[in-house]
Amino acid sequence: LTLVSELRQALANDGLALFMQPKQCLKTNRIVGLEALIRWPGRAQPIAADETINLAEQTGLIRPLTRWVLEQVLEMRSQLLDRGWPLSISVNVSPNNLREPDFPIFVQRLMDRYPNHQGAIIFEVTETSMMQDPANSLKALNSLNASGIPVSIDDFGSGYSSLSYIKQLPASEIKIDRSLVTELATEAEDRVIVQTTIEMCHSLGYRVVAEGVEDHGTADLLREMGCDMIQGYLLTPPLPFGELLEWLNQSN
Ligand code: G
Ligand code: G
Ligand code: NA
Ligand code: MN
Repeated sequence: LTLVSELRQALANDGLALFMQPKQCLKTNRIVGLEALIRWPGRAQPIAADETINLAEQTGLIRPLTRWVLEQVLEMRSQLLDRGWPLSISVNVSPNNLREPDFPIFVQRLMDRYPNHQGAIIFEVTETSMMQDPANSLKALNSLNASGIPVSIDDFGSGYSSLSYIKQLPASEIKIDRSLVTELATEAEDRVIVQTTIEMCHSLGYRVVAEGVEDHGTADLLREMGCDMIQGYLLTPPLPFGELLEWLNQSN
């Protein structure tokens, strides 16, 4: 069996899983959102998520995969609401999805079926991936945003980016890449870059999330710098949905 046919079967037979990683507000210490991250647990040889996604992108499977992710996320959020957890859920969207002419309509119809989730399903896009097809990505994101999908710029500061392009995107949140956060406590240059990024993003009206926060010292620095939210192993690695529910109940 080739890897791609294995992936196609996993997609068709519930062989993939969505893990969730929480995002915490640094002012209130409350959990305010989750990021959905794909996993392929059934494989004897584990495969990293970015490899799974690359394979899906190269073979056209990213279209059904992202649609499966979105359906799962809406079902999971319904369960979260039932349990009293009105958290946002962020979904990573591939530039290939933004090239599907019917993607905005698919999303709008799906959101219409789940009216309780308006504004709470966030699409994460990376600056680098947007640059492959800037005009078309902008058009698709504007259309999605108009039908109630907030946009978050992922991996900010890690790749090729153009601030003059990013300012045109209908984004409300910026996620500072883990590479700028990991050594914040020891690298003075990283502190300058992160502090300046937070100030610039706030002046432009974005909320700021720091990714890859692994210790209290880094969280304290980010709080002093005015960062809005953190995500990372300090809180927890991404968890299967059942474990996430237990984790949430113990966290508050
Ligand atoms: O959890 P981590 O190793 O797992 O994720 C690796 C990469 O895979 C990240 O860059 C993340 O954005 C990407 N990724 C994880 N899940 C998804 C998904 O559902 N869709 C897309 N397009 N990318 C994902
Ligand atoms: O979508 P994005 O490229 O930002 O994917 C996030 C990636 O970072 C995933 O692979 C996720 O599992 C991973 N991750 C989440 N928190 C941490 C952390 O605190 N440290 C490290 N090293 N990786 C993390
Ligand atoms: Na992401
Ligand atoms: Mn990221």
